[in-house]
Amino acid sequence: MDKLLEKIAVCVEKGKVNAQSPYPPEMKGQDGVDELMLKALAMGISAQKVLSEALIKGMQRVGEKFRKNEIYLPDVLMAARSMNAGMIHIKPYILSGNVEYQGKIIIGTVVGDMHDIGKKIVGMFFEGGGWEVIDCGVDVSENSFTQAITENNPDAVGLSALLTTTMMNMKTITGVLKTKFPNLKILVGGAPLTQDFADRIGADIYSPDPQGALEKLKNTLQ
Ligand code: B12
Repeated sequence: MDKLLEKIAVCVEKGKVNAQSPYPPEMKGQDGVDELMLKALAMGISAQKVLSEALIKGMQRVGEKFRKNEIYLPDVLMAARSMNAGMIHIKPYILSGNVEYQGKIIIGTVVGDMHDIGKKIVGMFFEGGGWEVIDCGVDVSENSFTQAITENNPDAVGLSALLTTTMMNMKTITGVLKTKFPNLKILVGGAPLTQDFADRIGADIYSPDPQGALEKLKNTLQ
């Protein structure tokens, strides 16, 4: 059983979606996450175990390598695709209440900013870490964040900004959200940000990369 879970973790890490997938070339013709997940669940391994000991484990390794610049964006996107292929089999168990999410996070790129790619990757890592992710998209105002938070009652909200101009909008949004939802953890990220800036605007967590944010948030909520 442990061998099968490790095989799934490796498939996530390498971005091996299914047997038909030609990527990565060295795994051509081998089963991917799709087939191995079906096998694991048919063997009676619990969905919770497969999620935490195979899918999340694989994605954690991806996060660590990405942080150390040992792999690059296309590798992360392939890993996320294979993770998604696995999540399709886990979703019914989550919906039936047999698997619990680690928490719920709302993410969005702040008002005035259309950059989507980094924020989507943050979402993928959180999903890979077992979190329910609600993506509000780009150009999100404090009112839209407020509405989404009121409707979904998340544990955390992640703000992204890629422009030196729009990162200033994070200050307003963080201020409003902290007043309205004092217990909500606010994460901020994006290329122009620094820890100093995050401290100055009163955000709870800053990380230059999604994996670091995931770890910091986990520690904060423990
Ligand atoms: C792609 C891109 C675009 C695309 C965006 C497409 C899309 N769907 O996202 C388009 C063409 C639309 C675009 C438009 C513009 N862009 Co642009 N764009 C880029 C570019 C080339 C890449 C950004 C990117 O996707 N990087 C890859 C991702 C993976 O990295 P990332 O976003 O930094 O995210 C990572 C981390 O920062 C972190 N992270 C991100 N968000 C969060 C959130 C949280 C909570 C956490 C924890 C972590 C985190 O995790 C991610 C994964 O590691 C950058 C240059 C660059 N190399 O960064 C310029 C860049 C950001 N753009 C720039 C500019 C100026 C513009 C425009 C104003 C250009 C113009 N004159 O029209 C417009 C602005 C439009 C708007 N209102 O937003 C400048 C910004 C300069 C500045 N300092 O403000 C840059 C730096 C280019 C440059 N060198 O001049 N852009």
